[in-house]
Parts: sequence; structure tokens; C-alpha cells
Amino acid sequence: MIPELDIDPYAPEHLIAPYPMHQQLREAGPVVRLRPYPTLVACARHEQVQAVLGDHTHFISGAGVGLTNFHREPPFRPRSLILEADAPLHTQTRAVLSRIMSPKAVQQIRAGFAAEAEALVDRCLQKGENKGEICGIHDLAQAYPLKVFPDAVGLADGPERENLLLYGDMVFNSMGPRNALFEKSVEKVGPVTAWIMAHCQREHLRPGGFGDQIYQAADAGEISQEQAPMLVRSFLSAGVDTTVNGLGNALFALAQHPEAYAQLHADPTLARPAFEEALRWESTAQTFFRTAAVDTQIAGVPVAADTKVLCLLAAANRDPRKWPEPDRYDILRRPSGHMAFGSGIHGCVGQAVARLEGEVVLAALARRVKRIECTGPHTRRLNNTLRALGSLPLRLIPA
Ligand code: 4IA
Repeated sequence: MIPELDIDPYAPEHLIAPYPMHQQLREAGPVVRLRPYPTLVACARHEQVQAVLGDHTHFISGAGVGLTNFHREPPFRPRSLILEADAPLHTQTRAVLSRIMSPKAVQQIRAGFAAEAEALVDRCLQKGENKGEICGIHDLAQAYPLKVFPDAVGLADGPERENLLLYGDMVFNSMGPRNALFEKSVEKVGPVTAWIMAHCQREHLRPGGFGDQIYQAADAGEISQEQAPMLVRSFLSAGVDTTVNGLGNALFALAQHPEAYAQLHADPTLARPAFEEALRWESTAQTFFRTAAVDTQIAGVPVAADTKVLCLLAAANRDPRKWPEPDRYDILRRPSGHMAFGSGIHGCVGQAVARLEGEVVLAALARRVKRIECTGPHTRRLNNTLRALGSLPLRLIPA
């Protein structure tokens, strides 16, 4: 009754080129099974992904939002107090993070973030002039979030910030199977975890920054003192590798679509919708899981209690039932309802910060750069959850 497909979404060929697989999954039915993972069900259509994410009482996060079911296997690291939590804990921690990253708070960091974006694009133009090309990933997509986000959190500057990339790679790999990608990132992250946990402590966090504001919430009794470092860990887990790849994918989209870049250059106010459309077109976080809390159903298909539900956000974002010409990158589309930030009560709490980063970087490019060209083949950094580039050689032609 429920279609069963012989597809491993974590096989390298599908991580490299996921879109044909997404189409197969969407067309097979609203809910499918995957032979390599007999204990889960998967949804790839927009309607069902939205329904599952929108129903947090039947589809919980507390058993983990990766493939591992925390009811049966221990979590790989102490569980996040927001991502891997349900009410009432989630309600309490989310309130604190959502205030720290409220639209008003984001308005206050805007000018600084914009100035950094302009300075960085200037440095990239300079480097491009000297060397003929830049790496869109290393020089721009990584450099920018590694500067502005840890600054906002309140970490000291320095090359150790690269630890955040290794840590993010591990966190997002850990949401998939225990495959070679996971093992490799765990190997590399060894000494990094101690650095991350140390930098969750108040003495490493500039007074007034996002991290310190967590401790202020603990001082005010909104969360406990023991919860504070774990919520800072959420910033350090979720705040860098996500925007690095959101920006990287947006640069890739624009480099592959010169006509879209020309529209952006002609009207830099399109920076925000161009970033948003890039999130739809290449969802940074490709997949998340929920766990059925009770015997329930999706699109009338029975789903037993404790079943893991794989939600293919990236497939929902190209579902032709939802989007006309879904494979087209169209910066005039205004893709409201995309799933790249998830949706429902667990929808990305940092999305205003992420959008700010995307907007100001693309706006700085739009104003200073007439054209961007790929000067050679890009490489991919395979990850069980993230759509990530390893390198993207670009020529920036100044305006
Ligand atoms: C956390 C979904 C992703 C962006 C994410 C990763 C880690 C955490 C939250 C969100 O550690 O809380």
C-alpha cells in the first residue's frame, strides 16, 4: 500500500545530485518507504512536509531530528535544548533565543553586518585583481559568517574560529546514518568539541553579545544556569555552517545564472529576494526528521508510534505541485512558503540573522560587481544533511 523504493538518500551519488532522486520520491507517493532504511517513512512533497512539520504534537523532535531515534539509541552528543526538545522545555528555551534574535535585535546589528559585507567584497575585488580569481566559498561564503556571527555571539576573533566549521560539519553529518561521512567528520572534530564547550562559558563571551544575553536570561531566572552554556552551544552549532552554505549556494546560483545576476546588479534591492530564492532552489539543510509520538497517519497512510519520518525539505522546495517551473532560479519569484528554514514551531529561530547576512552580502556584490563568472569547476563537500560546496572559483568583474 505504501510505495517502497530502493533508494539511499545518503549515497554519494544522491548527495552530489539530489534532484532526480527527489523527483522519484515525490512521484512515488505522498509517503514512501526506503528499502535501505526499513524503519522510517519519507515525505518529499511540499504538502506532506508542511503537514508533518506543522503538527508538533504527533511528530516530535525530542527523539532527535536525525535518523537516530533517541528512544532506542543514545544521542551522539548531549541533546540540544531547543532543536531536540518538545514542550514545555522547547517553549522556554525558544522564547529566550527568539528574543535575542528578534527583528528589533537584528535591526541593531544591521549596520555593522552591512559594513562588514562591503569591506569583504572590496577585499575580494582586490584579491581578484591580484590573482585573477577568488574562491567564492573560502574567500566570501566562509569568511563572512565566520566574522560577523561569532562577533555577534561575542567570541574573540582569531583563526580558531574555523573550529566552528568543523563542528557544524559534524553536527549536520550526525543527523544522517553512521556512514563514512559521519565517521570522518567525527575523527576531525575530536579536539574541536572541547574548544566549543569551553567557548560556551560566560568568561569567553563579550558582555552584551548574544552569548552573554543567554546568561542574562539565566540570571533573570528564565532558564537555569546549567542550561545557559548548552544554549550558547546552539548558536555555535547552528549559526555558522548554515549561513556559510546558504551564501555559498546563493553565489553558485548567481554564477550559474548570469541573467539573474544582471537583474540583481541593475536593482540591488533584489538582494533579499535573490537570497530567499537561492534558499528554495538549493536548500542548505536538505532533510530533517521527526518521530511519530503516537500511532498516526500522513495523507491517510498509517504511521506507527515511534517511526522516524524523513522530511525532504529540499524536495518540497522543488515540488511542481507547489511551484511553477520549480527547477528555475528566478529572483523575482518571492518564494514564500519554502521549507529551507523548516516551518512550524521549530522553524529556524535565527532566520532574521541568516536573511540579514544573505541580503547584505548580495547587496554589496550587486553594487560593486558587474558580473560574476565561474573560472573553473566547483567541488562539493558532501554532508549527510547540508548542501555544501567545497570550492567555487569565481572571477568578479568590477562595476
Ligand atoms: C542546536 C537545524 C540546525 C540549523 C540546528 C543545528 C543545531 C542546533 C539547532 C539547529 O544545537 O541547537
